[in-house]
Amino acid sequence: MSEEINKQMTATVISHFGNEVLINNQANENIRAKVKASLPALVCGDKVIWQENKLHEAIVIELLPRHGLLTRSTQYSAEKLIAANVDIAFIITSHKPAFKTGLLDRYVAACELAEIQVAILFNKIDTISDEELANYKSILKPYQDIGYPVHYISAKKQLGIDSFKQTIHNKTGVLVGQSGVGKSSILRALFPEANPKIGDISIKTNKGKHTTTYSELYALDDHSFLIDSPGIREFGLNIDEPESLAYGFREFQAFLGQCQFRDCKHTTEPKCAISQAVKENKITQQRWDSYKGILASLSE
Ligand SMILES: Nc1nc2c(ncn2[C@@H]2O[C@H](COP(=O)(O)OP(=O)(O)OP(=O)(O)O)[C@@H](O)[C@H]2O)c(=O)[nH]1
Ligand SMILES: [Mg+2]
Ligand SMILES: [Zn+2]
Repeated sequence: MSEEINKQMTATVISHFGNEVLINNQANENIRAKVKASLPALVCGDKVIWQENKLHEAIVIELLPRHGLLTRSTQYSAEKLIAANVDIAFIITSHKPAFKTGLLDRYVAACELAEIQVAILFNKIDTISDEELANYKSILKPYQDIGYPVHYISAKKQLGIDSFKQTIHNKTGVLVGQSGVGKSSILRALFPEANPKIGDISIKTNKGKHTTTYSELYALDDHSFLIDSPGIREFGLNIDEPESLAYGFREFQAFLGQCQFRDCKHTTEPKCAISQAVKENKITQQRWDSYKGILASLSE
């Protein structure tokens, strides 16, 4: 047996299919690898250790500790992995498919709970009037007020792309959002050599056609990565304890612990510091409604 065969090397998971993964090794080559059966499910962005077996097949033998694990729950599984080791999530929204505040709040909460930085991108500004743009700016202003950067961009016309490009430097970013909002188009605008598939919007339904079907990681340089993810219709939050949901709403933090009841759910309880903050316009009614909507959906 040659020395090479026992050598253990690190790599990053680019994508996964069934029980095989595509990994990017230290020489920046993409190789298909099998995964040791005892390992948990791997996901795009995972850092792993692999080695060659006697048949010169690549085998992933260890999963290195993760940070920034973005997950969601679906009707089939409580924890569906989206991407690992994510530093920043770009939440993409647009006019078509229609902007959905509730979905945005779910993504934002999932990122907060996973300690992932958030940037909101409103894409396709080339397709709307100045008046419509001003309206979206007023809808998104509350997010800026609580510290989330919002960028108004057009992937197609290359507008505003430079405004957030540098934020991926030395980081791993993920593009998330509904099908058809332009995630893959933004990736291509940032990085023309990456050639992700770009789909159409259905004329009938104004919805995307689920063109990207699995998450894939693209190396922008040796230390900067961007993950394109498939669009989803509904984003179920993966939360064990409903009490932790309030921590997904960053502007609630200053008021938590000040309610009359220690187990206050911040919905209809008297002397609730959150509902008081809403009355005093320190928290928006819309964000509180989102919180209550998500909380109700957790017990369904
Ligand atoms: N006018 C305009 N169209 C855009 C822009 N960005 C994307 N599109 C169009 O929107 C459609 C969907 O784009 P994709 O990049 O495939 O969207 P996606 O979010 O990756 O969709 P899924 O992979 O299905 O989740 C395509 O027809 C794009 O050409 C933009 O800035 N302006
Ligand atoms: Mg796509
Ligand atoms: Zn309360």
